[in-house]
Amino acid sequence: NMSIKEKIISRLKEASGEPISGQILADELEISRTMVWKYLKGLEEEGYEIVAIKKKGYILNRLPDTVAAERISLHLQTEHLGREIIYHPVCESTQTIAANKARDGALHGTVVIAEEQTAGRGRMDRSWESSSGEGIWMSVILRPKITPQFAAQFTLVAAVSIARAIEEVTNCVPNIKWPNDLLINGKKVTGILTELQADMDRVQAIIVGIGINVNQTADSFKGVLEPIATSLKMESGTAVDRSLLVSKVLFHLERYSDMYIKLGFEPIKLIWESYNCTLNNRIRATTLRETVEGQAIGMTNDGALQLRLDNGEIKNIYSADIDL
Ligand code: BT5
Repeated sequence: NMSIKEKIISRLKEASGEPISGQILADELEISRTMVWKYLKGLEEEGYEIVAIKKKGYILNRLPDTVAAERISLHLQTEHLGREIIYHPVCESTQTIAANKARDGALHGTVVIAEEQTAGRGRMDRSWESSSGEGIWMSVILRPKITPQFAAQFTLVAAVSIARAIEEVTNCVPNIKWPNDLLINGKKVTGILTELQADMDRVQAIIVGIGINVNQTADSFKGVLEPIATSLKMESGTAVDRSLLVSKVLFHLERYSDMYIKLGFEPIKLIWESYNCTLNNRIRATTLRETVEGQAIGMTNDGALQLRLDNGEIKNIYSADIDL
């Protein structure tokens, strides 16, 4: 069930350069010609380039570079995820908005997305740089019927989903750094922030916050981020259609979440391992309590990292910052 606006866009897009008359649009959408004209004006204000050809009709010349709902819907192949999209040109943090929406009962699959965040956040209140129009800053509300002990793995499910989507849309194959980073050539291109709303025995909502650097140039990362951050454009050499990438991320996130719920963590773990750059390395892990060093030898079925310390002891780590 597309909105009228989405129908107009998709109709003009399908015509691929052939003009479509206002009358045809009006008839097909069962609205007046004046309404058609108003919708077209509205689209122009949003950055769609629409050309009127005398006596023939309208041509859609260019789509705006936005992650507005109707741009994402054009590509969407999911059943639930992204069927409700809350779009903000600017907001403080999509994560905070999504958490509030979830408490208010937002549906499974609801997406909050913004062109720009003024107070984007990482784990433990670190800040997340979210410049305008250059990245994907979104939070997805999931309501799986599981107990809280199975929630943490969703960070890894999301990592695998994003890696797949990036691989499909660009020519880059990202690496996953446990638990929540995607790297390309050793630099961070994606961060994931998974937050939980739960009772003791039941998950109410999992809010998966996803930040992907897409079309930034090196200038965007001056300062502290310069040595550690990169974007898909910087790595692949070409600009990426953010709305297409969003729809692919949602597609894979739906697929892999369902897989995890139905089949457990093992199949996800196998895919995760194929992208990972943490295992089989010597690493330093900083947890809330301590810093430990050792060999990363595996991942458990609940998503913990297994570290073999120098004294031979094996330690499971559930959350940490990792230095490779
Ligand atoms: C993360 O935290 O990597 C999770 C980032 C999640 C961001 C999304 S965007 C949509 C949603 N709304 C939000 O407000 N947040 C989520 P962490 O592992 O703690 O890493 C944070 C660190 O990454 C910072 O301390 C910086 O060093 C670095 N960093 C900040 N911005 C970055 C960027 N744009 N690209 C790469 N690295 C960045």
